Amino acid sequence: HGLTTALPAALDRGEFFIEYQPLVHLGDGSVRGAEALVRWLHPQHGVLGPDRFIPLAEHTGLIVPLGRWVLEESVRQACVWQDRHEDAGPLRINVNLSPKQLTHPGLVSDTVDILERSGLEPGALCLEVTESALIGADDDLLKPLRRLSEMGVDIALDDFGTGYSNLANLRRLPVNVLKLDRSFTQGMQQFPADPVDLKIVEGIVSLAHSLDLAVTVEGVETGAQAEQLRELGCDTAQGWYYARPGPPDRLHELALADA
Ligand code: G
Ligand code: G
Ligand code: MN
Ligand code: NA
Repeated sequence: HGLTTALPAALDRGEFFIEYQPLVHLGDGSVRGAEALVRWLHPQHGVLGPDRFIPLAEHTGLIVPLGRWVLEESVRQACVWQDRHEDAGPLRINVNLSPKQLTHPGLVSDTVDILERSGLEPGALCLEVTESALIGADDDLLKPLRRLSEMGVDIALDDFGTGYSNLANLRRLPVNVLKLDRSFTQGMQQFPADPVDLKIVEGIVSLAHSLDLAVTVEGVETGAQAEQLRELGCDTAQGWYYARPGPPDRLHELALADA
């Protein structure tokens, strides 16, 4: 595969870049941070989304140095926001971790290193792990996440609701945020919203809060959805209604605009 063999050189040449999509507090509409989403500016094919190359990088193992670069770069960016944005409270940064990064022995030390060198407080970082990556996870897999969590790093369960995890299983996972998959939000697109979808979201929010987990919803595309999700008790939202993923300065502007 051409893209696969081009990946290592692409990393060396600096062809990857990161877009940021705001995370918005549903209670007051303020921007609280952003999720980092990596892209590849390929010299022939133009901008490629993560769906095109993350699975290849995962397969070859290049995801480890690529993921380390994403973490380092987005933590650096978060520090820039913090410096330029003192009045509005600290902006947080969410970074995705792939399954191979989770099993890489350097995960904790690399993360500690990046945080220490940047000066970002651990509480401003949230690592997103998909539900499917943690299904059937044994203690060896959970240990590094637990260590990061004890340091104050937030751990989010991404794409929640698409896997088949036992809800009771949530208790033993070192996560403190649930990211409710876009498919739930999509069920609320029509008006009136699908009552079954509403019940499911209501149930998940109540379970999550009883386990001290915050709930972030993905894929919010309309103001009506945002309002409904706020009423259902969701804490944070992300989606095109607020902003598409964009360059770092755009996040800064959005955060300042509502400060
Ligand atoms: O918004 P978008 O098309 O960029 O994201 C598609 C998927 O790619 C999302 O599910 C997201 O979790 C994943 N993704 C984006 N950036 C990264 C990254 O840096 N690392 C990993 N492992 N996944 C990412
Ligand atoms: O981490 P993850 O799977 O969740 O990545 C987010 C993906 O969802 C990205 O591909 C991003 O472009 C996409 N996305 C973000 N907001 C919206 C939205 O409001 N609607 C839709 N349809 N997709 C979105
Ligand atoms: Mn994510
Ligand atoms: Na997701």
